Amino acid sequence: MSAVMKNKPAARGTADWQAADAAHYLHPFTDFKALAAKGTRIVTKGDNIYLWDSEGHKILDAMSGLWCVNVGYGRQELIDAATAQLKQLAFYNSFFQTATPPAIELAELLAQVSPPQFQHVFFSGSGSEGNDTIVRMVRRYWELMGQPERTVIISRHNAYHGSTMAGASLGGMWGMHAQGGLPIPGIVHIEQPCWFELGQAMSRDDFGLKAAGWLEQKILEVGADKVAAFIGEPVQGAGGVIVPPPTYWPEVQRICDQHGVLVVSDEVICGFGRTGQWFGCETFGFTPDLMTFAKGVSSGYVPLGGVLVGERVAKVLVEQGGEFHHGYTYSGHPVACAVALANIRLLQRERIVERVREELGPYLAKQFERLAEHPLVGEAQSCGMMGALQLVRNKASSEAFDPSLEVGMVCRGHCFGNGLIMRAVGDRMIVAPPLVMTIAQIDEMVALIHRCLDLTLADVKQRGWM
Ligand code: PXG
Repeated sequence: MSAVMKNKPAARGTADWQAADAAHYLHPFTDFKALAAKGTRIVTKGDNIYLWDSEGHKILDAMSGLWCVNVGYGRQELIDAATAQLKQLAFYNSFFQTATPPAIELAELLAQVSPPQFQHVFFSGSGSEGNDTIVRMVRRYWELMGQPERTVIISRHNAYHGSTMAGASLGGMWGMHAQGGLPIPGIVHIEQPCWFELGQAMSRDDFGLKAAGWLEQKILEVGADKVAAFIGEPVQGAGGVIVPPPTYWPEVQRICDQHGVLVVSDEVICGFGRTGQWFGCETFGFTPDLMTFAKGVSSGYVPLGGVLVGERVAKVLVEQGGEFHHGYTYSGHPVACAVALANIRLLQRERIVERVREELGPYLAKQFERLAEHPLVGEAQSCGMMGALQLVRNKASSEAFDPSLEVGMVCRGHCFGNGLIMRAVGDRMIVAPPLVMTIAQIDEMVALIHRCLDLTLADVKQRGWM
């Protein structure tokens, strides 16, 4: 291909983009053949909570990009921070006894905004890498503690912790485990605290205690002296916005404390205000030893992740000395850290976390209670600025649709067609909109959701599925 063709001017249109995409671009979590046949949707512009595609359609982005653009698109403060840092020093590493001012300042600020046990941070480029760091770090900790046989990490079915070998192993997604020889050794799973699927015979509070009890059973089965850590998302995001009963996390904490097991909170989605506190563990009342973060730390403007390390672990890692043989080229990338600093300062200045807690979260919850009355909806759950609607065939009995009908995908199709991005996890429809929405924008989103539920209902009836 000639240089001229490679640098084609701006005249490219949708069909052209789609052809080049199909020819060269392998998308994540995608059936390549099916997408090439269908054609990719090309997203070209973002402003506030809206996106535009290459056909000029305006779309309300109720998923914040991918659970990350929490302050909305086009914020000048973040653009300026990136530009200034790119000019000043686009990159330097933190490996050879060096550091850059933005990385140091971000570490300092993260210690301020996180719960008091966190005074140290290890940076990565993503949430998956952060969870790889978690596996390496908790095993290193127990080695230094003189208990090297404590290696097993307990996680949960239907958890999502990323797509690297360790991240996907920690996760509990069967489709991922079925490819590539996962999970890696030393990672075991218990059932998720999903009341709708597993607990409807009992009260939510009783079910929360029962689900935490599965952790204790697993610890005893493996042997407490072999268990290094338990990891969980405060609210399971990619699994379908599964909000655990309030009894769950405090009981998990009690069990881990009793057996000396480290508690890891994967805050990649819940962190930085999504649940109405800075971190999800604060909303659910537990005190983790380690927290993974990514996404909302930089509002997705640039890739950044990492691990906040609580004093129990940090003290041992720091005081015992010896090299931790682990790190990434982009650990503490100065541009990413500069953007994250601007993002966190923006969250502070505009009191966005408080607004989610006091105003937006409660308002969204009220609107979701209304949506729960829809004939297609078996359960509505929300927490801060995330919510889920479980679609059912029979509202009275909570009977599910045959999964092979893919009713969630039918609903998602109506959402796309009506200018709304809402995700389908099986037949669970989920939103995680930007934290900067106005009340009027929540109303706009909920009206769109309502319309798409109506269209799905009509569609499902017409197909004879209900
Ligand atoms: N932990 C959690 C809780 C996540 O939600 C990761 C780790 C991994 O982060 P990175 O930055 O490596 O992707 C995530 C990511 C979905 C979806 O379909 C969710 C995520 C990623 C991709 C798709 O909801 N979450």
